[in-house]
Amino acid sequence: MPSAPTPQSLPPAPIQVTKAYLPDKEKYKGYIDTIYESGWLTNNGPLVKQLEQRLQEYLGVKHLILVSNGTLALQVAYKALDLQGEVITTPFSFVATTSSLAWEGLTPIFADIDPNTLNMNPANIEPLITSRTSAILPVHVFGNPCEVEAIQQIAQRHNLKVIYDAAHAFGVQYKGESILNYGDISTLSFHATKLFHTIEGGALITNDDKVAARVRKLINFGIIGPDQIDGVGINAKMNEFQAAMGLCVLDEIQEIMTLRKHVWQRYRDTLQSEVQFQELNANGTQNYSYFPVVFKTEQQLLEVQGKLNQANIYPRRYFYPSLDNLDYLEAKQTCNVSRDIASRILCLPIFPALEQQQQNIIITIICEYLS
Ligand code: T4K
Repeated sequence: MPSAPTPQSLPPAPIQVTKAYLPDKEKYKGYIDTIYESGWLTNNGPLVKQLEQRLQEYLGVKHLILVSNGTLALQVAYKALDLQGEVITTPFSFVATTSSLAWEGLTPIFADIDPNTLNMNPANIEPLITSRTSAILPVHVFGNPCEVEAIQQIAQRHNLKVIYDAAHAFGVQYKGESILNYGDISTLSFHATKLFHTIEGGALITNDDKVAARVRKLINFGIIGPDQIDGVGINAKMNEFQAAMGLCVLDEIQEIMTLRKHVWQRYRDTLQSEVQFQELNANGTQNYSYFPVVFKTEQQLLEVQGKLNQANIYPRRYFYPSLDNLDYLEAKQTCNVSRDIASRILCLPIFPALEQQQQNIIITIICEYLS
């Protein structure tokens, strides 16, 4: 067990829950030079096309359409599938999962989560289905694959669409293929805080050629030709500077994953008797994007958080509050499991540049407090 931290051993800069990965600067500059030479900055430029192609191959998916962020990816997905009325979703997620529905005039209906996997519990879905339900919107929380077969069966029985908010699930495999291949559409976030990023960015993934074509039209104002507009669209395009960042980060993704895996494994090895871990889907792989720990009580969490903050370390309460608490939602719902987990869960710092000595301080503070 590492020794207790001394004031001298404290890191000079704050340690946040994550730190955006910056790839090789010269390589990025090289891409920027090509943008300056061509004068082509956005609107489905060559770097966006190149990144789409490379991501489709890397992830093993049929259609991947880049957009300007992960929230717009969700909004476009709702439009592409003509969602109406109510959408059954999870209360345990980043607020964008719910706010994007509300923004699009859809009503989120919350199916409570499984307290171990932290994903939507499929057993809670069917009782919530009404004549107004058009879709199910689960999240692969922290990259942990949902029970996709059970969800698909329910959707088929009731003729519902399925959209997976896969913001955390970049590179995750399920039963030997990309988890992004499940559902009618999966969406990704490529925000700066993500494992793979394009500064801001996101993507929609689908196996359906027609849906892909519709998405491409929707993200470019509904324009289908120089003088042709086919229905309402929006501007959700990724630009060339974002794509350049993505191309650079993608070159280094294996190294990023390896460094994250070391941090992830050290937390697993040292904290297992102290806190509860997320139960991982046995058929899934890990991408090491987050390290959530669940404390016995909220009081315990707050005290550990306080001790870490005193040492200039800032884990985050992802995800708090449980989204069924949002006061702008009309339908009042209470999801007790999600509320309980949200009150006790803390995401510890995990990023490639986190040094072992810094991580030792985090582990020591937690273990000393809990023992
Ligand atoms: N669905 C799900 C399930 C999601 O988790 C998200 C986003 C979305 C949908 C929507 O996708 P986007 O529209 O965002 O593409 C962060 C991210 O902004 C957000 O993308 C992410 N989920 C969420 C889980 O985390 P905040 O409010 O916690 O970010 P912030 O600014 O506090 O940053 C956290 C830490 O990251 C900082 O303490 C330091 C580090 N950081 C941050 C930025 C912005 C950097 O090192 N560099 C940076 O540039 O939401």
